[in-house]
Amino acid sequence: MAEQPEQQSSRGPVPGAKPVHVGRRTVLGILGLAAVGIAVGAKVDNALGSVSSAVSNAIGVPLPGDADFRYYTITGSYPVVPADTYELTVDGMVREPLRLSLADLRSMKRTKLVHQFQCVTGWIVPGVHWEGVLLSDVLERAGVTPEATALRFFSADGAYTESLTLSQAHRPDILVADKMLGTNVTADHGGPVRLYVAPMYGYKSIKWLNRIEVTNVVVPGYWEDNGYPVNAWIGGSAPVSVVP
Ligand SMILES: Nc1nc2c(c(=O)[nH]1)N[C@H]1C(S)=C(S)[C@@H](COP(=O)(O)O)O[C@H]1N2
Ligand SMILES: [Mo]
Repeated sequence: MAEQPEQQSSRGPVPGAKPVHVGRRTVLGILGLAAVGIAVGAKVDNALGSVSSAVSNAIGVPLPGDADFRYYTITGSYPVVPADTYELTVDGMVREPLRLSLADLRSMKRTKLVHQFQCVTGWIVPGVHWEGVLLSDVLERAGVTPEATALRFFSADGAYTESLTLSQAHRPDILVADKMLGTNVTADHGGPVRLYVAPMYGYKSIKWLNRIEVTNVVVPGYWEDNGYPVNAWIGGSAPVSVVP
């Protein structure tokens, strides 16, 4: 069922290297380290504001309940998408275009996975709990037409896009996720709904997902336009656990 892995490029910029915001606890953690005299070269912009991503990545301050995630956004802001008006549009080469609310997604067959989250920059969060609807179940509901070969994903941030081939999209380890880390996907993590593509680098897991276009062309996404492979295959990682 696996797509053919490709060699990972080491060229290109760093996905997620744009300014990031980290949680208050991280900032306090960093300040705490600084206070006990650990030289980290931290550039703390202001006490409750942002810290440069390089610094937060380098320190790797663990966040209780949030593991070692970094919060990424290419736009410099974190859209707050209200859960009660959320809609996921599924359109393009489908028999029945869909507009799914969060309640709709929660009434569909639910799938739970436990698997790592890995950014191509090197940070890995092991054993993350994910829950949502299989991408393939969403596609089945919309009824993909025979000419379709690919998907394009859009974000409520208005800037980030991603893609998958249709054959990748049928894998049993790709979720339209509304829960992660045991709770609703937070706004910082791309809630109320984000994609989770277990076997690929984190840049495939688009945040603030609001539209899936079924199409017949793979359009490279933001980081792929900036030098990273469209096939973001990680390879060699432990198998995905499906929670009954
Ligand atoms: N809309 C959007 N989705 C995105 C990104 C982004 O900047 N904007 N960054 C990607 C990258 S490079 C990674 S590693 C993960 C990070 O997810 P997190 O912010 O929940 O840790 O989101 C991915 N999805
Ligand atoms: Mo990333």
